[in-house]
Amino acid sequence: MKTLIIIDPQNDFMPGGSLAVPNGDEIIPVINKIQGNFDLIIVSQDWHPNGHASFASSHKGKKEFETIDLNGIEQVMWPEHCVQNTVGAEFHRDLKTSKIEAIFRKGTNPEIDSYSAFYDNQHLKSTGLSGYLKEKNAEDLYFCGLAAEICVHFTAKDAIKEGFKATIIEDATRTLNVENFEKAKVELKELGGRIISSNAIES
Ligand code: VGL
Ligand code: ZN
Repeated sequence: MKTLIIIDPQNDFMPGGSLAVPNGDEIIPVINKIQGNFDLIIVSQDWHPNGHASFASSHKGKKEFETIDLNGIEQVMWPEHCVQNTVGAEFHRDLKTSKIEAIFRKGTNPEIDSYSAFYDNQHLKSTGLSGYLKEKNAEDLYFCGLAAEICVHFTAKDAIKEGFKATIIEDATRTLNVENFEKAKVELKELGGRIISSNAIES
């Protein structure tokens, strides 16, 4: 049984959005096309309250994309993005959603960021995704969405930690920082993860 996990396919990460990933919208037709190859499809949604601690605007004198120490861990100061109940937090309008069985929201704690769809960045609180997948007997997980070296990468790494098989579908993701994605791919492969192209998915 194969499970597709679509990470944060939201307007703010698309061209024109507040934290746009270059060519991020190009993944939507690819994701729509591969959905038929999966038994279970779920999606994560970055879902921040106003004034979230990951926003540069929440810290006096901090500029976008600089890093700060936030409760002991490095935190990038992001532009405001994916604020709850805004258009930027909505899924891309062309994403097919009829086969998506569940939405897991993350980044809802005002004080802690959450790149992984499994746990927040402090590993304090689970979203429940791991238990959900285990109850569904999902073992073989495939990841796509945005951004490749951030939320897709951290989710795939946590999946491996949780005992799942993790495969990233490279042409169904796009990167903010190409160099960091190259490093992330090496790290994921060392952990036992796979990187494939969508045309290699068997149904
Ligand atoms: C993401 C930065 C901040 C992502 C979310 O979905 O990759 N990146 N919040
Ligand atoms: Zn975010």
